[in-house]
Amino acid sequence: MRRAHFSLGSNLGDRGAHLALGVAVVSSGEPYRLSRVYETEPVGGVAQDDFWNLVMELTTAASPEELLERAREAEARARRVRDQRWGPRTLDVDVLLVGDERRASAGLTVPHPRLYERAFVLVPLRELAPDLVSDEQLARGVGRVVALGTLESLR
Ligand code: PH2
Ligand code: MG
Ligand code: MG
Repeated sequence: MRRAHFSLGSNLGDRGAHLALGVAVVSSGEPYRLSRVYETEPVGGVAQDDFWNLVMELTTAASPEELLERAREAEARARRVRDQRWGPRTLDVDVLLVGDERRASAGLTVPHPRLYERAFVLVPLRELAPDLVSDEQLARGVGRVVALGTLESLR
């Protein structure tokens, strides 16, 4: 068993419902912890509504490929349409880290290549796993983020 971390985000429709669906599909019955939900300014240049983002920590025996498959399944179940890169989406699930695994392949790179650039990932990741994000890394994250509360409290 090892820790795996995921970033979940939504800025279309019922954001809380989409995040909850993502958590259920990714956990697949394995134990997990969630950061609070953050309202976050869109990063990446496309004008769109604010996101709700959270980070999920899963204790898992699954392979990175299986975790990526769960992430894609969750997006499909939220009826995500892939039209515009970095555009609005019902649900985005990114694999951030899988234990100490380091790999770069067409489908899956861990650690996630943009993990250390974005406050909407760094702030909730550090909330859950302070050992994984240093003060310096946290300070370099871009984008405004505001904690809203637990996912449960928002639904
Ligand atoms: N996801 C992106 C691009 N920009 N901005 C915020 N605030 N939250 C996201 O989840 C996000 C983004 C690409 O996946
Ligand atoms: Mg993403
Ligand atoms: Mg993605």
